[in-house]
Parts: sequence; C-alpha cells; structure tokens
Amino acid sequence: MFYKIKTIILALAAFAGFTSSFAMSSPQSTGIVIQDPWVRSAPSNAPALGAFMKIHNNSNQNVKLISAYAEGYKDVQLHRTIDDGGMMRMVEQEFIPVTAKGKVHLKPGSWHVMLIKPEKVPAKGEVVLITLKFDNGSSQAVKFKVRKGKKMMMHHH
Ligand SMILES: [Cu+2]
Repeated sequence: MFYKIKTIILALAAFAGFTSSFAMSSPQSTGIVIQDPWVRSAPSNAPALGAFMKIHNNSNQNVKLISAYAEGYKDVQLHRTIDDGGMMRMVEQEFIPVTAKGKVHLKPGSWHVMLIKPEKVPAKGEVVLITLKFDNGSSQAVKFKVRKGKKMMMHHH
C-alpha cells in the first residue's frame, strides 16, 4: 500500500515536471499567453467571422496586439464593439492593449479579431490558424477552434 502511494506521488511529480518544462519551452518566453482561442461558427455565406481569446501578459511591460493575420481571408482587423447611444457598433482599433501583469478578454460584444471575407467559411470543429503580432516584436501563430457562440442576450417578454 505504501509503495503504491509512493509510486503515484512520483508519477504526479514527473508529470508536473513535464508540464512545467513543456510550458517553458513553448513560444511564450515573451510572457504573452493565449488562452481559449475560438472562432464563432457562422453560416456558409457569412461576410465575416469573430475570433476571441484571453490574452495574458505575464511580463513587466505593457504590450499591444497590433495586428492579426490568417490565410484565406481578405482582411483581418482588430475590432471593439461599443455602445453608441444604445446602438451596438463595431469600431476598428489600431491595437488592443494588454497591461503588464494583466489580461484582456476578447469576447462577443467587446474586443475581438474580425476575419473578413473568408474564401470559405470554416465549419464547426475546424481550426483557423491566426498569427498575432505584438508591439514588443513577438508574434505567435495560434490555433482557433471554430465553435458555436453562447447566446449573447436573453429576450424578456
Ligand atoms: Cu468586428
């Protein structure tokens, strides 16, 4: 019994060691970590698709997401949805700021990456590779999974 527990603990320790070394060798040496990247699924004739994620900035410097690129789209823009006197409107942004030791949540109704004029709208479950460029000189290619968006608002009758 004692041996069994010891084996499990050793296995856990080995696993923890593996995952932490894995994290260190990934391209996040700049301290920018992308979490939960996803593209909202859309009808096959959709003129644009929204891409969302959490950007964590573990560095001591403010950074800006300055551009995004994906093959198969006419343009990829940085957007923010704003409340313009009760009208929700998307406005193109020059950058998306992420404060030092902070994070920004790109989500429907807020900051997002806009994939414009797809050659072919990706289906649910497919992956869109988007390259994100930051003003600290780093860039990373991130796999965004296409999935259904949560319902954005409830209608009260
Ligand atoms: Cu948009």
